[in-house]
Amino acid sequence: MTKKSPPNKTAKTECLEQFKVDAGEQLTTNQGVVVDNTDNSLKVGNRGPSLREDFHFQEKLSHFDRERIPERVVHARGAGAHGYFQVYEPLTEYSKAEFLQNPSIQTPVFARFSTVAGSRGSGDSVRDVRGFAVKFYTQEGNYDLVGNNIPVFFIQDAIKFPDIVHSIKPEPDNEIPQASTAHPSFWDFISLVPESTHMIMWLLSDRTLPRSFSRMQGFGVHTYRLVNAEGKSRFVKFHWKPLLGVHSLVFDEAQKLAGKDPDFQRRDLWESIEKGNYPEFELGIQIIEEEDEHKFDFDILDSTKLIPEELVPVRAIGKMVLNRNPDNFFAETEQVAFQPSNVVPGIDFSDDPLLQGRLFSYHDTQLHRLGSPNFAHLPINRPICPFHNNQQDGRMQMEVKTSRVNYSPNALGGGQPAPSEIEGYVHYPERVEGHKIRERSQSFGEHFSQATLFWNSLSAVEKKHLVEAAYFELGKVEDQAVREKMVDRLNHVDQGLAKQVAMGIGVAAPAQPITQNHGQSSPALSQNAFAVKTAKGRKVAILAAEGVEAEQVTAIKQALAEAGAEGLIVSTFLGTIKSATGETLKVDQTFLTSASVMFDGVYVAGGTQSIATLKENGDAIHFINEAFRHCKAIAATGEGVELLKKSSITGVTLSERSLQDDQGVISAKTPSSLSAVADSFVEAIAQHRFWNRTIQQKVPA
Ligand code: HDE
Repeated sequence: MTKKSPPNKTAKTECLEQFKVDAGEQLTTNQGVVVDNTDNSLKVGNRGPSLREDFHFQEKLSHFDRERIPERVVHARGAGAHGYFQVYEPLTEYSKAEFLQNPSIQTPVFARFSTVAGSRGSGDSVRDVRGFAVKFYTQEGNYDLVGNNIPVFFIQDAIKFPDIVHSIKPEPDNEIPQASTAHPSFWDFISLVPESTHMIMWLLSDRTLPRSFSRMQGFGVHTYRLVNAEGKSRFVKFHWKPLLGVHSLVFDEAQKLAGKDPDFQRRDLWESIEKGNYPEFELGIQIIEEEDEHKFDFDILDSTKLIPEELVPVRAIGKMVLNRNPDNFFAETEQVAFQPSNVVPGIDFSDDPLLQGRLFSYHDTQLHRLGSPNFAHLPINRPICPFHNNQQDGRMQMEVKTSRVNYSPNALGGGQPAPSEIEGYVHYPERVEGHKIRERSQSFGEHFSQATLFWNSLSAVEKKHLVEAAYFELGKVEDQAVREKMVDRLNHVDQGLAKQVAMGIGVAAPAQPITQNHGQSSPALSQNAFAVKTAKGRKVAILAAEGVEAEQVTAIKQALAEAGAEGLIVSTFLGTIKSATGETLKVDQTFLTSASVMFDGVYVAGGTQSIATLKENGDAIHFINEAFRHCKAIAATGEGVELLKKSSITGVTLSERSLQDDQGVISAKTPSSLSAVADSFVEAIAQHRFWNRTIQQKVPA
């Protein structure tokens, strides 16, 4: 057996390398004894009873019996990636954190994105908040920014966390429903907790249906502190902005995806990185001077509030690039232990009671999940800088300490490990005084103004989606009183909203507003503010059968590839198809293995025989109807236009002659230039969706 080299603590990647198993090594037991047969247990004769002395069998089975650790109570389902963070300019004025000083340094990171409510095996695309957790392996220790893709939270005090989570999770008697807030106990709780109002507006919005992890914002949520070398502290809010823009699925699509491809977002993250389309996010900060702490009409320690960007602009300070997939899901993504309490000098906490509770809960959770106080020794959790202390024992200690002392102070060990002579982490010496009380500050008492601000800031289509989401969510609540209470709650936000929702859920519309809508908005709260128009990373289905015009397929594929997107041929059977001119084309997916919901757009190439076949295929027609209904870009050339005519799509003009682009449906029966069609299609893909397809609801899908 080769002995592994001692841990190299200078670089995270090297640290991980030493734990990798070489696939070419011969099979042994965990004790290193060579195994030459792992398919048959040890028996008396080949039909006889098994023998207890079969140590290989025992080790293999007992290891298997323990292969699962408790899944996270929340955020159980997630996917992670390695990468780096690089600051744009020294942030010396605000923070002494070393990783924020030098723009030439790439700090290794591991990011984990997750859903909240579902179990480890649930679908990726469900309506849910997404976790956005990043571990920075800095030279001064690990810093964890454990955030969400929504800038506010349900509750104000961490002591309510078990209650909100119990209400979101499947109901305790029958464990229904999985990964969904659309059930009575959740809305019962929400209807009784007014502070959740702002968050549920975000929950019902398109934010909870991200197209991919690389197309959603991230937020630190709480107010933190940045502290500079002179000890000056300022309050800060953290923001992550995806460079691909913020884009969402539509609800029907998200629901279907949960069955067609439950790994949709996990797969997208993995494939994007494998293809070199690295997800990139800018880190931004909002800085609030200490003396401005009380200048807002809300409390900056209240996590149900955000600081509108119009009041305090977000300054981009650096970029995170995710460029390496994990080598092993369990060792890395499952065992990564995030803790908001992991900070480095220059970053500190505020007194937000939600954050304060998290500073306890995550460490406690890791002790339970990972089962040992030595969880920081795991490769994914190890700092890249050395760490020494007297906490030596406990399960799974990975190092063999050789000193005879494990206490401080000591003389026998030369006083080592000794408290540092240069300054270590110094908690910001905030002055505090008060009585011990179980109370909430009055400054936390207003719950509706920012919910109204959010509603006012949405585009018409975002509002429509939100109302439909409320129909669905509250439509699953059979208790009339809960539905009435929720309409009453929404009437605190906006009477128009309350009336619309009331209509869909069998509740009388409120006659009067409870609070007059203040009429203010914050454009940055709409997804439109971050809707970057790029086709990069998008996937397109090319519908084709035998006899397709290869030239058209090639032109579209090439244009997509040049834009960083991908065109995949979808046909009836896997294998290859022959084009009208005799070329062999590889089929990537079939109508059975794929669906329009797995793509950002659909293209139908011409070819008399191909279109005759597809016209007889209900799945091909459904593909187009569904893509149309979900407002996706659709293109057809040559006889392909005939397939669009055979479908139920309506309200758009299909061209008989030259190039026609009507609401993202591009058709060219006799294309004068294939490249012009391809360019229009790529541009349409980059739009993400065509929300102005007002009558798409009439199309069956
Ligand atoms: Fe968490 N949260 N949380 N949370 N949270 C966990 O930690 C908790 C909160 C967030 O990818 C748990 O390892 C409390 C806000 C993310 O591994 C647990 C409170 C925000 C992740 C826990 C909150 C988050 C978690 C479950 C109320 C956004 C996944 C397993 C004060 C700022 C991290 C675990 C990953 C996970 C506790 C509220 C984000 C139980 C007590 C607010 C992204 O410790």
